[in-house]
Parts: sequence; C-alpha cells; structure tokens
Amino acid sequence: MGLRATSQVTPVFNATNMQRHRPVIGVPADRRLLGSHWFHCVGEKYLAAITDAADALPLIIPVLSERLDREAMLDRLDGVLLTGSPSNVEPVHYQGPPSAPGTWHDPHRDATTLPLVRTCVDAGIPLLAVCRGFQEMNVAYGGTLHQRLHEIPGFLNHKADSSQSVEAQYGPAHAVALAPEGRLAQWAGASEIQVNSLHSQGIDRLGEGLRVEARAPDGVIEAISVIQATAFAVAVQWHPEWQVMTNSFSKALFTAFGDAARGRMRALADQKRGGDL
Ligand SMILES: [Mn+2]
Repeated sequence: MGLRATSQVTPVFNATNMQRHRPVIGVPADRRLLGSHWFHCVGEKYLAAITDAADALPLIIPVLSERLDREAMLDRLDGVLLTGSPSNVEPVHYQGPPSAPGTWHDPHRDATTLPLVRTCVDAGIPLLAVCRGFQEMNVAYGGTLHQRLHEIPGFLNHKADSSQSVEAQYGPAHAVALAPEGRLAQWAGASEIQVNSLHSQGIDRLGEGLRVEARAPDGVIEAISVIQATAFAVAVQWHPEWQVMTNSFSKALFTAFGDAARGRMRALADQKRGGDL
C-alpha cells in the first residue's frame, strides 16, 4: 500500500522544468590576472541578485571583445546586467584627460561592454547597469565622466571609507531624489530613497538620449534610463545588488528587470512557435 501510494505521487518540484521557465541574463566579466593567467570573473553578489531577486539564470559573458560573436550570443540571452568594478572606463572612450597614475583599467571589458549597451537597447534586450555599468551606459551614448568627484568643490564625497567593514561601506550613505513620474519613483512608491555610495567617478555630461532618473543632494546624477528604449534600460550609480533581498527598492528593481527578461523570453518563444507553424 505504502509502495503503491508512493509510485502514484507526481513530483511537485521538477528542477529541470522550472529552470526552462527562467530567463537567462548575461553578465560581462572583469578580466583579472590571478597568478600568471587571465581569468574572466564576476562578483557573486551580482549573480546571487539575478537568481534571488530577478528569478533568472545568470550566465557569465567572457570579455573577449572582437573574438566574441556579440549577435550570436545576444540571440541566446533574455537580458544583460552590467556590473560594478574597481576598474574605470578608459578616458579615451569619452575624450577625457588621462586617468590618475595607478588607476586600474580593463580594456577588454570596455571593448566588450561599450558596444553591447546600444546593441542591447536597439534589439529590445532588457539591460540593467550598476556603477561601472552605469558609467558605461553614459559613455556608450556619448556622455563624459568626472574621474574624481571628491576632488571637485561642491560635491559630496561619494566614496566609501575603506577602513570600515564591508557592511558599513555598503550601508546607506545619502538620499537620492527620484524623478517624478519616472520608473524608479514607481518602483519605490516614494519620491526619495536612501542609497549606498562607493564611487569616485560620476557622470559629467549626460549622454544623448538618456533621462535622469535620480540625483544625489549635491546634484550628482545617480540613475538614468534610455528614453527611446522599447525594453527595460536602466542604470544606477549605487549598488542595489548588495543584500538585494533586504532592501525593498533593490528587490523591486531586480524583480522588474527579471520580469522584463521573462517578457522577452516568452516573446521569443511565441515567435519561434509561430515560425514553426
Ligand atoms: Mn553616490
């Protein structure tokens, strides 16, 4: 009796089937020298935010620049997340002055992500960009960057205190005012939220076709979106991926991103079914 009952049980949890219903989000890596070899690495907090809050599958994109067939890769993705990084976009990409000595660059990442921004937006592939990714979006649309905000009179220090614990560095640092009627204000259900702040760079001239979605009290642009985008195309200067499930705005942002990727996944599946008929 016991055996028979067991054999009739239908599995209620089938990991394979569930995974197929989750969109795939590509995450371009940083190229880092570990020992004597180059590795393509993504911080775990970004990958965890994709699985936990966006309910999607993260897939690391190697930054092989021209050796990577971008179009073929994007055909297999439902969304793209651009992460933060200790490296800065090389100023040559926005006709800026040379970086201060000791600044870390990642030309392989620049060569991969800068063209990827507009390719994603033009193809309707949902795009969320964080910190360095936010700066990449601005540069991809022809904007420029301040390299050392904290040295410019009138601006707050937006850097974290590296002598503090990681938890303290990622703690709330300043308010941002959200653009009325903007998408962020909708997700927040408020006109202002508190955010962390771990950046020395910031937007100087806003790229063409971008809208300001949030500003810090000193006027620094903290969030942007692409005006003409047909899909989700949002970038933030702060780090919503940090402990994403404990912050209601961060969770709402990643959920909206995941939903946009789910929408693309379903639209592509419908298109394919239509093509098979
Ligand atoms: Mn800030």
